Amino acid sequence: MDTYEAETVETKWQQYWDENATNVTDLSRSGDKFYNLMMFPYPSAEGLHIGNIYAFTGADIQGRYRRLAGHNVFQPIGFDAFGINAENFAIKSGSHPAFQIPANIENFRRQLKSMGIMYDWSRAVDTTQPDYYRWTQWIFVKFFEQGLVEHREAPVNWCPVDKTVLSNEQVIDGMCERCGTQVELRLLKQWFFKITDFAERLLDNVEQDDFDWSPSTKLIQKNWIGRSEGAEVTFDIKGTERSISVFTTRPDTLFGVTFMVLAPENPAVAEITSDAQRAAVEAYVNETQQQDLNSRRRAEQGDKSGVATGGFAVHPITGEDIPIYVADYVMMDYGSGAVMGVAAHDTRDFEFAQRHGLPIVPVIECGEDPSRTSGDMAEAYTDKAEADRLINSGACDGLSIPDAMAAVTKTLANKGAGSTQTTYRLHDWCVSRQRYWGPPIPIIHCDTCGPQPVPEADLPVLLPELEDFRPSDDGTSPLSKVDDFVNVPCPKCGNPAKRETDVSDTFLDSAWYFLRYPSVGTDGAPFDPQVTKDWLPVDMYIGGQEHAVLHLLYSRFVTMALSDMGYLGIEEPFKSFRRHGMIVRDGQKMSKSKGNVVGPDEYVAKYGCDVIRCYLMFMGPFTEGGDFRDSGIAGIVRFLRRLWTQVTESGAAPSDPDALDDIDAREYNATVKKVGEDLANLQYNTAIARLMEFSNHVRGRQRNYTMDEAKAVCVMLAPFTPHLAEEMWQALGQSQSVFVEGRWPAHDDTKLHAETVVVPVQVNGKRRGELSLPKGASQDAAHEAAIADETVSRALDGKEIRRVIYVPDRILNLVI
Ligand code: ANZ
Ligand code: ZN
Repeated sequence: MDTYEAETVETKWQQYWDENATNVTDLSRSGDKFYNLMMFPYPSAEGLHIGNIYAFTGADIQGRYRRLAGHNVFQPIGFDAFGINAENFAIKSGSHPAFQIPANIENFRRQLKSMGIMYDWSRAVDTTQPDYYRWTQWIFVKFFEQGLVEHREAPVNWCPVDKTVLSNEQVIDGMCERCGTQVELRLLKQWFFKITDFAERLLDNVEQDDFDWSPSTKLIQKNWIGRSEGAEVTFDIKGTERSISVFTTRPDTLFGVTFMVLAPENPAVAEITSDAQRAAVEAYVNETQQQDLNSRRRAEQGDKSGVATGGFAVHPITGEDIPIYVADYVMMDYGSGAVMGVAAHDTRDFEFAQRHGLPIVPVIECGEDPSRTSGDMAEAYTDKAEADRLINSGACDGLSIPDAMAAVTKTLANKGAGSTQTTYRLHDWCVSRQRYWGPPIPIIHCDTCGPQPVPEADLPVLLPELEDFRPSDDGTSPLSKVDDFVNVPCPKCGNPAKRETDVSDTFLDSAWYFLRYPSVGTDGAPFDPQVTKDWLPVDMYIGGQEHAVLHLLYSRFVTMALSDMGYLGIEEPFKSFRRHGMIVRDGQKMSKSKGNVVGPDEYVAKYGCDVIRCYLMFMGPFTEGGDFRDSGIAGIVRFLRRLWTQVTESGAAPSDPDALDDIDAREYNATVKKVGEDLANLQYNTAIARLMEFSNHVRGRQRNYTMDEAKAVCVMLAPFTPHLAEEMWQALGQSQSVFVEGRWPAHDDTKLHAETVVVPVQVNGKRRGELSLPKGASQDAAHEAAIADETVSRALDGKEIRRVIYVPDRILNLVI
């Protein structure tokens, strides 16, 4: 029994699990449920890479651990198979996503199975299947009915090569994330989900103490939602009936306003612009339209270009004329797309004023440091400004900043020219794509009735099979070419109408898949009410930090909105979220271009997946990541081999538990405690290290494991190396799977601090053995134990002991 054939053993147990439905969860038992979720993959043609494997293995270890600890664990998997990646790949390789994707999924399935992950395959989802996207469309319809969907023209990032709209996150340094082409700004009619209606709740929930997510992920979400408290100030426009509102976090600086700036897209620009300035303004606006939205964002730091409109605003308190500019450092999609320029106290305004020769009027005198008069004020305010006082501010002179904020806001409110306001950075979610490979948006446009949702009974709107699925140059969707898809009667009035031809964003598919898993097979609804009530929220969600905002935020939003509609009993979908780390290879980032991407297949073939799983988890803390080095694998191979021998030998001839001492007891109990705690905290590397130490300890004592120890080692190892653990478990004479029969061992806290110490024994100054002695044992007790010890007594050779030198707990020297 000493050779261990990984390939044979792993295949054997994978078959066993399949045949015995070991990993199929009984969802009717939910009292001790643990819904263990991992971010489902996009099934690429390349197959899984080691980064996926790393994430899935770490999540699997969590699931397997919870199961052994007594939970009924549900661990599903699926495929996020719609979207532009699949489509682009098909375009490039001359195939069709409808053929390509099922093949990719098959390959992923094979690879995931070869990694021995405990998936409940009976509940896999594939977002491209009509029985899934029927409900994605249902969600669109429900949101539409609730007024959470809007169809409106919006500036969007447009990639002229991929011919699609890109989110800001998909634009890197002004270039398309996928193809590297310079992105443009376009105005298109798009479908938006009004996630901004939920900004406040989405943020408030994150701030709750019991929101158990990785701190870094929480912070990213908070910043993304971006709450800002301030005021809205309304300025009348000279010589017109209209007015323009600005959002400011510093109403106290109102008397320092010397100009106003509008975003180039602000619809008021055209109206305000004087005839003399019209040509210059139009040229400037056109120029800024060439940039993508991110570059626009960077204009905040940039050169502060801009043009005067020739129009003037009226200061709401002093009545002075204020010139109005248009400049790209002001964003249309934040606040109201207009700012009041306070050159003396806002860095951006300061730079703009300098460049365009505008007056700089300080309105705050800095108490501690009078030189602090310009741009740095905004940041400096919070911590240093206690002593700061207003100047040049009429009735507000002498007030502190907080008092001035209150006073100005009140004065404005009395005049009907302002009020306190909270603004969020979060934008509405653009869910429409002018592409093919996605769920058709379930809307029918009728000239008489306007956009109508497809009746629920008519869902799904099937994605038509389309030979030429490529996007077209003018931004119209591929589906618009399919006449019998497009032309349908209006569901309300029956007159000829036209289907929407955009498809929805892949992020909508993934914003609710965790709701579907427990209800896979439910036909009449997206999720069965009882099962959903029993199984949600997800107990542990593990995924990459790259999804910290989009996916995780959209999922929270969709859950919250569905919950408001009464479909779910929960507002937040994920009780705990942990981000996993990233792995690099030989110290370098893995990338296709470097050719250093590791695929699992060759490694599994060479070492078996248990070794790879264990190695990946041993590289470093799971939440931090690590460096994958081929040379590092050998150490794990040695450890597992030794453990196999140790456990199987122990199975044949276990040590007698009565022969163990306090130190053995301490080592065992400390191991059980540490490994359990580490697993619960995703500290997998230190858990493995502890198992290694325990193995070394037992070897050092030149004994085998006791039967209880051997079984406990099996169970503790099982999350990491499930096949090896199964095989050991069987070798120990057990008849069922360790995941069915095995129970997480208990530990005894009272044994954690061994009352014994190991004291070396010297005879005439030469080390001859060691004794386990009660801590602080007396010299007599030590002396007696030494004589009783076989090795020591052999060294004494029956001679008389002339002198005893004893340092308690440290050393015993016998002089003969
Ligand atoms: C006057 C002022 C004086 C401002 C001052 C700041 C400091 P946060 O904190 O990020 O919310 N602002 C408002 N809308 C804008 C837009 N659409 N594009 C660019 N900038 C905009 O920033 C709020 C501040 O950013 C607002 O307060 C406004 O400038 C500017 F000493 O108003 B402030
Ligand atoms: Zn109609």
